[in-house]
Amino acid sequence: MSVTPRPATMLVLVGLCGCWPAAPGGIGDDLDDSSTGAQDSACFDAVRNGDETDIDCGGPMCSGCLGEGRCNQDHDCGTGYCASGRCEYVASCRALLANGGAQDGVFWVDFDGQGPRAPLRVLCDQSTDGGGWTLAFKVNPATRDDVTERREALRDGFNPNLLLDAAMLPDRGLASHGTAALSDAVDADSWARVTLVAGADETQRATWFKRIASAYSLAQWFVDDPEPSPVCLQPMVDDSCTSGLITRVKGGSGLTLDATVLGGMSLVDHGFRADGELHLRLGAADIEESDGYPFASGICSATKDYDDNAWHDSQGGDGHWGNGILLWIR
Ligand SMILES: [Ca+2]
Ligand SMILES: [Ca+2]
Ligand SMILES: [Ca+2]
Repeated sequence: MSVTPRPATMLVLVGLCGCWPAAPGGIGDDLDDSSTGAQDSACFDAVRNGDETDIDCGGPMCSGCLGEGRCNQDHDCGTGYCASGRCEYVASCRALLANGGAQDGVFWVDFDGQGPRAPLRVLCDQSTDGGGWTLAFKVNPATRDDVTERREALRDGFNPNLLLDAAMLPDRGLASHGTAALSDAVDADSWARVTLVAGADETQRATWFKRIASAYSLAQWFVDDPEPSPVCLQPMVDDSCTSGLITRVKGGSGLTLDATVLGGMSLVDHGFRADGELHLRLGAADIEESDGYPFASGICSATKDYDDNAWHDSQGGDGHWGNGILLWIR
């Protein structure tokens, strides 16, 4: 990735998206997990048989064993980590990578170790941008504004079962593991990776990296973050970085709307023409629109139809709305 220096920018908030198509009908918050694939019946007979390394787990046929299950190799473990013949939980995808887990996929991790929080199933990206990334939050692309979503979804958790793959699911709204579950994985070396996915072309993507100032700061993202942190074009502080907050902005110079701004993230950084930074308007009763629906969460690119809609987000017909994001942390 080429990196060109750019000046530190103030929050520039012009051309905020204001067009939000309405559609009737509601969408549920939860989707049943149906990821269980077909397995041999021997994987369910309460006996250790075949190539199983422990009862009904491990080996090539059955699901991975969990903590303390017997294993011969990492692949025998749903935790992705086999140590001295027993599966062990590690604390994050980053920790799994550090322990030799180089495969992308869904693993059980225990962010607080022996602490009281139960292990979580998370999606690990171990193969791009240095690996070690845990999918933490997703804004699905939006075409409608009747999907009720709380601003505090990142903090509190919402539809975490939608984070077991990186697919964009139009109008399925937000998904988050909740920062309470993730906070033990945050330390002074932690970064977030934010990938914008074009609302009308899932293959068109742009990525920024943001330092996580603290676990508290992360919990306040999208609502009321008080701690600016570097926003960069690669996961290191260099000349590409500016500084920004992912936080709610009400009123202010040139801004009549209530929006959550992804500070420091403009598609100008990726060569597109845009009027401002990425932002969204999370649904809440106090910013309900005149059509009676709160806003949906699709991200505004601020690109409008500039350059023949080179950034392909025309779902709302206005050339700048409905994009998704994938937010990973490590
Ligand atoms: Ca069995
Ligand atoms: Ca625990
Ligand atoms: Ca556009």
